[in-house]
Amino acid sequence: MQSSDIHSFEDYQKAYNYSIEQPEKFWEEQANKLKWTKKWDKTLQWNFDEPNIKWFEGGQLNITENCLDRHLERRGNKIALIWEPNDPKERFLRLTYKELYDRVCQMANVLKRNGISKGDVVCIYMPMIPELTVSVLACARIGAIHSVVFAGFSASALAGRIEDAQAKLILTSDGLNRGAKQIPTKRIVDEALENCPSVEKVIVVDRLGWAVDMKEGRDSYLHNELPLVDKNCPPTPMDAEDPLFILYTSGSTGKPKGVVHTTAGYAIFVDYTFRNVFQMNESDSFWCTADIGWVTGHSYIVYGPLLAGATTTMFEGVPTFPDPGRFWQVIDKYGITHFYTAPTAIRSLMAAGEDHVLSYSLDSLKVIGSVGEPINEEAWHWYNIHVGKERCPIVDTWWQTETAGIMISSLAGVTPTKPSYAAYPLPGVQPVLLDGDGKELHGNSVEGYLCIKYPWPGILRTTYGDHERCRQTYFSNYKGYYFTGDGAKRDENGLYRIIGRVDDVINVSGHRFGTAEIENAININQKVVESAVVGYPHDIKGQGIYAFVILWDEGANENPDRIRSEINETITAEIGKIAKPDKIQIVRGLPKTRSGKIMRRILRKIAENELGSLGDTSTLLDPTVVDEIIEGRL
Ligand code: 7RM
Repeated sequence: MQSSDIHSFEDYQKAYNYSIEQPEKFWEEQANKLKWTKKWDKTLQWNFDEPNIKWFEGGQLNITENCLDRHLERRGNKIALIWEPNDPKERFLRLTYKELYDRVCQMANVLKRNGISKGDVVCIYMPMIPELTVSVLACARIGAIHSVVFAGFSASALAGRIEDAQAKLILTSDGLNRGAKQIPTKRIVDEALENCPSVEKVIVVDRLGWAVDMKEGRDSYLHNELPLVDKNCPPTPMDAEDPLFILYTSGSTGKPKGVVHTTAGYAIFVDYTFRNVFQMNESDSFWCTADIGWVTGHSYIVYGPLLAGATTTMFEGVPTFPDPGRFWQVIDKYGITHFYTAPTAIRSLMAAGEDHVLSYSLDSLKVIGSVGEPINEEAWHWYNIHVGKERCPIVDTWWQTETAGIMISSLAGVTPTKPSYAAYPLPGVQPVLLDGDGKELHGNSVEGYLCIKYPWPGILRTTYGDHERCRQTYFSNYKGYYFTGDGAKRDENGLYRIIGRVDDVINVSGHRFGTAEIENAININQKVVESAVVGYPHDIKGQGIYAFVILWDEGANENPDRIRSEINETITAEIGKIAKPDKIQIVRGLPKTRSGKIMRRILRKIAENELGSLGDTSTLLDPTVVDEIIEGRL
């Protein structure tokens, strides 16, 4: 294992101060831990106005050479990847670094054989099977840009992402397992591809042994491709700023954006944050329960652990199948030492009762982590007592798709923690809190908009195909700062607590949705005049989705449950099941200002059941709608 640089709070303070005084030197030292085919000429060039951010220009490296080749001599026989299937009775898989290396090289050659070369976009729509990790790395090996789409997204959402990135090839599977359910992945791809002329080839992994439709000339099975290719595939040297991947994420407006991360900066940042936050030793085993379809899986299932030479774990299933003890059973099965999951999972397992967790020893655990949303104190304590047995430090890691890796978190066992606080920024990360006028709030015990004032190597470079959108979304609200979209508080000791989104983004079980994105889907229904969607606190999911919907007359006379199920169907088709509202209230009108703007603040209060603090409603076009909505509250 490539180890941590920081072993005490004092080390942290030194590293932090150094990273502020000499940011370029600080990151050069980290960059030097990787293997470069060519050294860089210029460490950093940047402005946040365009934005234009370039790290390590002139340098060349391949991230897979750093994840795989570099470890072969010392760790060729070490387990790189553990794969736990959905069904605990099915055989698991363990791949050594050498075996993973071989598979990645072969897969890379399959891509080449199918016309893929450096700079092409490959879309990966796969369940959590070993081929997913292999596919991601195979793209990176030859400089193809991967765009992983979470396999819970619908055909329409998939098509939008394929089109936006002009993907040439899709990697998928016949179907997938999720708990007791099976989902026809290939059929969803076929439906998506009806409107995606850029796609020339589809390669299918046989996961379930289903006889799926295969389109002549376009589709082939991976098991038929592999015997046709060579075992060797040298890594393609990549320029530091060559794109590594695109990952779509929702924002407050319009359709999801393709966040672009580049090669060297991403590698350096993910490597540094993984090693220092988790503090692993050579014989430890890491398990991040995220799906590789989200950034957490990219950075802390695939790239971070493999860059460090650690053992990483992939889990195909869900936390509650076959029962809510599954996570704990898997931890005992493999002797997992470092476990990284989401508050929503902790809360749902907490709700299932202590018995499930108390049936397992969890003796192997050393560090437990949380990511994706604010962790409430109750869940933090439950995690600490029942999972960590009050002997494992908890790392509450705040970061985003756009930041590539962990920005604010304690370093396990090294820096202070505090329930529901992400704690201190990592060295190299310069957070600030701004007031409503964009002025920096200095000192402690303050609360404001969370921004970052200096680039770090993992910062997003652009949004694919639309640089202006990147500027507008992240760099225009507060001039000279990267704006996170989150509100945060700094306590009397300088520890950060992330409060949550301050924009129109809802975080459901750690998954981001724009309110506009859901409204657009609802409005597709012909019976809908208009809708407004807000988030509200939800015991398990963190936030739930509450939709207020106005219907045309014909719809208003129909059975509301029927309309609700129609709306749910449209959302499932447009985005995916995960975006279905928890509550759909049919209303006669929405609270609007005289200029026609929906007053979301009022709807949010109603959804939160905070009826005492609605504020002044007299300026509304029609104040009586508010009373009606309150009366019909769900
Ligand atoms: C890694 C990831 C990003 C948004 C972010 C926050 C929220 C994430 C935490 C958190 C409080 C945390 N990427 N968020 N981690 N809030 N504490 N530890 O989740 O792009 O999908 O979401 O998630 O609002 O802006 S993401």
